[in-house]
Amino acid sequence: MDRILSGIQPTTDGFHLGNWLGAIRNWVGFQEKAECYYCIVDLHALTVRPPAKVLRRNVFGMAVSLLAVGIDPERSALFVQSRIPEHAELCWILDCFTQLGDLNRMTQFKDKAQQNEKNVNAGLFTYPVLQTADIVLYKATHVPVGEDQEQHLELAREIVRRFHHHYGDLFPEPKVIRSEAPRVLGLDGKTKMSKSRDNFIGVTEDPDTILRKLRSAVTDPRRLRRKDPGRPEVCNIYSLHGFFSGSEERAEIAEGCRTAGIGCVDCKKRLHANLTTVTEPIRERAEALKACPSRVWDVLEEGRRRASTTARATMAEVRERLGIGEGGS
Ligand code: AQP
Repeated sequence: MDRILSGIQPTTDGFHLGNWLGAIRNWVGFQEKAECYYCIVDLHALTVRPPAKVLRRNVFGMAVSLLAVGIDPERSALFVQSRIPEHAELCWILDCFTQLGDLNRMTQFKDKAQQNEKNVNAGLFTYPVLQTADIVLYKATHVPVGEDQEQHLELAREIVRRFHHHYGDLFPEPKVIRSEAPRVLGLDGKTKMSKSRDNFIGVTEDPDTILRKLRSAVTDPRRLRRKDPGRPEVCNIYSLHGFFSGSEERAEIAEGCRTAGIGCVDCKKRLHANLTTVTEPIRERAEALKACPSRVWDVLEEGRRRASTTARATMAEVRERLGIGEGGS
């Protein structure tokens, strides 16, 4: 049976359409056919140094959102990364199998360093090593991620190969599972939808907030007036229709956009109607879960217990290979 590991940073108290379409929708589907470990990666989120209260709130909110979209704690281990100390221990070990030159090539590091010039810390630089530790600790065979993480997965495979070269085979080389939406654009229509860029629509946001955000979203920049013909193929709102509207409606909208029969405001209103038809039941489930916080913390504790059993077994093997920790005389 395949083993899946994937994670999400609790950098906000829920995830956005990009996270959902790019990764989490696949997480839900894999529960049917694989052994799944889903991790709220709060150690990764420390790279932006959030206040303690905010981080705890976000961990809780992320768990709520994951349960609300269909992560089933009966089938998957849903847990918080920092509750399993082996992640940090294995990260240090894998640091010793990672070349600086490889880390220097990582485009996400370059982007994030540029985004936040005042806080270019070592954690941000070695982020892909911790990510590799997250994956191999559970001997995951497959990792469903968006396009932005594919380079990190290539590096993870390289780190695994280097470990194997020196100490013998131990881990599967993790394979990427690409989604049908590998790179969802943000409301600016240009950059990746991202929590830290604040260009997102949250999956559990209320309909009024979503409408307000859609109103400000960039469409075809050449379509300045209502009667200007538009180009659906360059419009991010039209691409979002691809996930939430039926094929007949999409064809009608594309035609209406090209002939200026449908304006951007109407196009956004129709997206809003179709999008909130999907997100409202999720938001309602999230609200119900928020009303029973102890249930959510219990799920995370049970996930920790299950994940810990696997993590401890892997670390015992790793220590044995390296000649560290308890063991032989
Ligand atoms: N815009 C996106 N399109 C498709 N997939 C995406 N993912 C993120 N943004 C998009 C995928 O979502 C999963 C969880 O992401 P993450 O929270 O671990 O970190 P990230 O990739 O850095 O996501 P953000 O929103 O950009 O977070 P911040 O701004 O906090 O760093 C991953 O599988 C990712 O590929």
